[in-house]
Amino acid sequence: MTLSDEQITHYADLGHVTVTGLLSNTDIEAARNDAMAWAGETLGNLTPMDEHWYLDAGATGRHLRKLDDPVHFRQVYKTLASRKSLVDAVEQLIGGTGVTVYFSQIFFKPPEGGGPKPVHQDNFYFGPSDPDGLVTAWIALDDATVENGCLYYGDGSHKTGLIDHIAPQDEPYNLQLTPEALADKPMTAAPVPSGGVSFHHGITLHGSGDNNSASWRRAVAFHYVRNDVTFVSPAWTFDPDMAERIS
Ligand SMILES: O=C(O)CCC(=O)C(=O)O
Repeated sequence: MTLSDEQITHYADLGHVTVTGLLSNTDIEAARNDAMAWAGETLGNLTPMDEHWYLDAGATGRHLRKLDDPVHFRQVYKTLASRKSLVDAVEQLIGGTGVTVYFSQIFFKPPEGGGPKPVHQDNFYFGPSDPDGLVTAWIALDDATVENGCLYYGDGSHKTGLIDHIAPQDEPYNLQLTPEALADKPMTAAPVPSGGVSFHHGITLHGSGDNNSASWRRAVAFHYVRNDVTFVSPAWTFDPDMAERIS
């Protein structure tokens, strides 16, 4: 078993838990290298619509904000998502009937200007049949710090249900809480060293800050679901062909 009783209780109480040293330096270095190689290939082939959706508007230079579905497209990421330490932890958190990565994302957050991710709830996007059947494993590919834009969590917010989200008119993919809804919701920083994993429940409020440092804050998020979960009320359209069964 990967997680201790204390870690499972922490997740149950706060809606997130960070586990350091879960993945090897070799795996993390391979993931970083593959992310940059894939980004290089992608940057040469963006349509104007892709540029609007995928380039980081805050960064100096032409950098991607994110890439979608690495577990489907890149063997390095399928291997990472299948690592026993990770899958054991996921099964401890959402149950052991087998799990699938339904969606995955690499977040690049480039140096000096990589923009924030507004506060949101993953289950608002996915609409799973069992709200407790989805967990996101957020893996730090670089040390994630307050300065370079680590995640922030609303402690215990997984216990209070889904909240309405809005999206800026030209960014329909960027679903987020309104400033009014956020006003009474304190958020706690969750720094994660490279190779560590921060697991969050699908309802837990989370977002990330700007990158105000001179280095990258790269991370990958694997959105795992139990294999019996279906998607009954998604706010965003996902392609089920991108899902990768892991166990
Ligand atoms: O890494 C980020 O900045 C955002 C991550 C996120 O929203 C997620 O993992 O669900």
